[in-house]
Amino acid sequence: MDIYGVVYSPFMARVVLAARYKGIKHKISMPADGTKTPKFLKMNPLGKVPVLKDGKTIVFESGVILDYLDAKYKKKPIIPTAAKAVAQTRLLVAMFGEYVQTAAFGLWPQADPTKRDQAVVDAALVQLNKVLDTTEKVFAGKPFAAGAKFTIADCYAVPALFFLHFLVPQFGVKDPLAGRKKLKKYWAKVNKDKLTRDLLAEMNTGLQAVMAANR
Ligand SMILES: N[C@@H](CCC(=O)N[C@@H](CS)C(=O)NCC(=O)O)C(=O)O
Repeated sequence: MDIYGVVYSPFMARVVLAARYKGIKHKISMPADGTKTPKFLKMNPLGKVPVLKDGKTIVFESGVILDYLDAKYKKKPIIPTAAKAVAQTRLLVAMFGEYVQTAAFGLWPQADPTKRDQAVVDAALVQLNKVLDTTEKVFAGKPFAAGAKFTIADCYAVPALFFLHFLVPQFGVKDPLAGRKKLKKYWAKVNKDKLTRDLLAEMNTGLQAVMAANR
């Protein structure tokens, strides 16, 4: 199958992590001539990546792609079925996907110190600390995000934590997870385990290359 996108995109990284964990063979590429060509818009009218092409089936939106992959490839499931486990897993998906990642990205427009609005930065950091405190409370980390097994929650947690660590230190906060024991332990673990360590290294290389090209 083909997955269109770039690995350093947090949305793409979710999908790539799931595909690699499940051992699904895939090829990654950016669509020729970008995401706004008539040919690409025919696949995804939103003009966004990731997009999955599995034979004649086209799937877009990272969350939908994850559902598709887990439904089609039954080996090593990442979406639990028991009610309590579903709730715990989906809560962490929401915490990382909607709250942590969104709050961290709120800092992105302030990255250039010469154009920085400190009041906006301060407000964004307050919001980020709030959502991190809440995430720490509901985080399992035993040893995976939602408990004993790797799940879809890890596919959301790893890219969100990558961008947290990429962005926040630029604003004078050395350790964005300081004081949050479970999240800190998890971050150390995903930086050590081969599957996630390799993905994080690829995200970092890709992002650094794009930043260098835009300088
Ligand atoms: N909700 C989408 C978000 C995807 C998204 O925003 N992708 C970005 C790359 S990180 C993109 O394609 N941006 C191009 C654009 O919006 O024109 C998902 O989860 O897949």
